[in-house]
Amino acid sequence: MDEKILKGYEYAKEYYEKLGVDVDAAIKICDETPISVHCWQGDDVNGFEKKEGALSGGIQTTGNYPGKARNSEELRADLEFAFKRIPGEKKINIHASYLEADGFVDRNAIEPKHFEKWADWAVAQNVGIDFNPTYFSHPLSSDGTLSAKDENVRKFWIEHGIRCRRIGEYFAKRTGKTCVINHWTPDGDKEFPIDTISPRLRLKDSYDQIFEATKDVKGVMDGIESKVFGIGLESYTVGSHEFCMGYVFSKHSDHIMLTLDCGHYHPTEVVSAKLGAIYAFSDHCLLHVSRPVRWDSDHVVAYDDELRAITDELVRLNKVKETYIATDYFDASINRVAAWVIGIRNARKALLNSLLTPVENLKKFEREGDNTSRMAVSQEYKTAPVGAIWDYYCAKKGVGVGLEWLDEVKAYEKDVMFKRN
Ligand code: RNT
Ligand code: ZN
Repeated sequence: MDEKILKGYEYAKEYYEKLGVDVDAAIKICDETPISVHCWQGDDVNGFEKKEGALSGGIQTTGNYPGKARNSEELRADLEFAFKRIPGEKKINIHASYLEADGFVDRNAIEPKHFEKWADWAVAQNVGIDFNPTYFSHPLSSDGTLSAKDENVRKFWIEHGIRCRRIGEYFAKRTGKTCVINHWTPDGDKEFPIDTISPRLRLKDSYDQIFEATKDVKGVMDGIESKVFGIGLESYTVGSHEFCMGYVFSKHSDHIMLTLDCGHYHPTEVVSAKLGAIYAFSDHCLLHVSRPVRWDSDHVVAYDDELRAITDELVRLNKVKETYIATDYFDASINRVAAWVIGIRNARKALLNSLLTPVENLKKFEREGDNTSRMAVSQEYKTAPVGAIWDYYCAKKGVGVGLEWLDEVKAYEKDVMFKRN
């Protein structure tokens, strides 16, 4: 390893040890904590169904940077390229719309065999797979899905949810790792509806039916994701925060948990402030790490205050292991492989920074009422040399130190991505 990196590490290690932090233990936890990498950054949430259709459900990718993956081979190649530049345990997170079938297979007919190539690939990469029913970008999703008034439409989507849980079990079996399924429906209304409860009772019933029909499924955890609003559905969201939290907490289930997406709350609300309350009532939760800019814009995850506040809170609550961390953003304005590398390295770096917090000492000050020391240490700590530990960790993992990966991405985009059209 480069001498300067080692020197930096040694200085930083001493610094942290003085504060009472075990640096190597922190690196180990950071490295072993899985981050589930969303595949949909690579192709602007298009998927591989053999049917034309626009992205719908109130979410949007903006930008038209050239070189996006056009098929599953390209998407997996891009993911592999990104994975080599991201340190630590990873999972791959795919949507039902990323199936691979010879012809068109509708959402209510998908089967494990349509995901065999993903499973083979994950096994070869030694990563787990997480999964998502796709309740959007479909002709039958324009007027509600699991909450639809039309019973035939609702049945169609219930069947989709059921099949997704079975596919999740298949992934768990193939990879030997828990498959985390995230359920998110875009259902809502452009205007304020008069009847705000009936759609919610139908959504509740649909989830109940999905879980009841698949109660034999093993190896799967289920997140229920709420949202504040989507484009075109500004006034009312069926699966609101209160609805989803109420649903999850009323189930007292060992596999149903709340999903918190950073972009799914009012602009002044933050996920970091919710975790302590959520964990007062649950054993697990799923995070969709994203970055909202004025709305649920799904910008690339930045190394910002809120990201660090989230990872700080996980460490302080001692819930790093219990929390399923997944990324969820789609930026089409920059190189899509770089978007993965930047956002997921940031998430991992924030986790490392939080794990390097002298949390036991801070808690001790607090218990003893020494708020002066709590303030002094937490302020001093803000400029602690986390970068030196991060560089050392990246060097050890062989994923490129600093911006070394950037030239490689530039070469890959020139030689591979820009040759796509
Ligand atoms: C949408 C939700 C949802 C999606 C993905 C594609 O607002 O965040 O999680 O982004 O499932
Ligand atoms: Zn999300």
